[in-house]
Amino acid sequence: MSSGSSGHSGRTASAAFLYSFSLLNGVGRLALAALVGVAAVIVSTLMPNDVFASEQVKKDENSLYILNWSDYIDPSVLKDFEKEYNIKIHYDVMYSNEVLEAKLMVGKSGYDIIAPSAHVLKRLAENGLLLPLDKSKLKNLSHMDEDKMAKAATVDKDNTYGIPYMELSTGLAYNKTKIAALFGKDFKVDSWDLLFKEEYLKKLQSCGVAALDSPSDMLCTALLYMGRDPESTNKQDYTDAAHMMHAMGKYVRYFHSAQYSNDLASGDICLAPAWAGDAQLANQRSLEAKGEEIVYIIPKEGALMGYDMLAIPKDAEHVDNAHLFLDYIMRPEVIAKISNYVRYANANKDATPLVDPEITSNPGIYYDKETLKRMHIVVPPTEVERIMTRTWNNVISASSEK
Ligand code: SPD
Repeated sequence: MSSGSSGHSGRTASAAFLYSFSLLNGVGRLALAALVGVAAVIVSTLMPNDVFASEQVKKDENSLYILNWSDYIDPSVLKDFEKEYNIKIHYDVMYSNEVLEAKLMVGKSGYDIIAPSAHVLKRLAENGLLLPLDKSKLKNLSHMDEDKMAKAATVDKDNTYGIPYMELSTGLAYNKTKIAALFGKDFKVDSWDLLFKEEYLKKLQSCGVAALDSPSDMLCTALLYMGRDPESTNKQDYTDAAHMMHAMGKYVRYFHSAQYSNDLASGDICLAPAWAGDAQLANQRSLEAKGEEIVYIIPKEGALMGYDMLAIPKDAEHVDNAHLFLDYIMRPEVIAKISNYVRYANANKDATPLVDPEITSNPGIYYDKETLKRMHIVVPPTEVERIMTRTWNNVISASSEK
């Protein structure tokens, strides 16, 4: 298995783009996205596919190019797949849906498997960028949980383009020891107040607060906190949410969607909005390293939930291999192994008995009925997504200037 980059120039550029993008501020992001668009046109004009010698094509036949979120697979699963099918996996990681979408829009991403969140899969499919799955090659679909498939089908009619990979929520993670030291041992953390109220943020600044670099997660959570509709189509709601984000940005150390998990584990930060599994991983690592608990909660005001999907881009070059991989991932023992490693819930009903009970009994991961009442699946229409992206780029620019 190769990771992070690949022998194909387009894909190497992709990996570099994915990494650099996460380090840029709002203006830089727009400029880079535009540049990549122009570069893609030039490269595809100068280097038509047939410049690759047929020998080279043959050599690449037994390959599979995957783009997935960071910390989102058990590496042994990739190795086992390679061994069983004699297919070489080239694996890149990404940190945001926005970057994935930009890559797919430009075209020739070079990937055979991608992992968009459900609402992004919907847009990619609407824009003709995904391949309908060949279900005759996916015998293990029978193991999937019907309810979760039905939820995914609300954005992907008849589950045409994707299979749900992991189910996740966007809650609040904090270091129990450090929060007790700051606010007293009887202080109850059950609200987003800690992340959005200045009086708390001022205190928390000393032990460190981070936030996700994800417009929909952050802005829709802010709407929930403000008691507004997290699926609002009213521009003013996003202006108000952005106002709150700007205030929060003054106290936040950074906006990044992966770094926070390591930093919670090492004690470099003490609070962050977090995706369920990443918070659990931070907890596991923090307990091992320092004996300090990282607690993950679904605040009383509610939280977002959703699915990350696996899908095949329309222009994928290894379509058969991609189907083999999807079917492999739906084997209950394989997806259970991944859940046990990444600590996210999966959508495979026959895998549940194989998942560590410590994970299945955690209501922040496998939601109980009570918790589910406070969870919201958000599917922003394209117009709203545009407003959110613009708003978010301003928040990031302002915060990087502080
Ligand atoms: N470490 C895995 C993180 C997966 C995050 N998925 C993004 C969800 C966006 N709402």
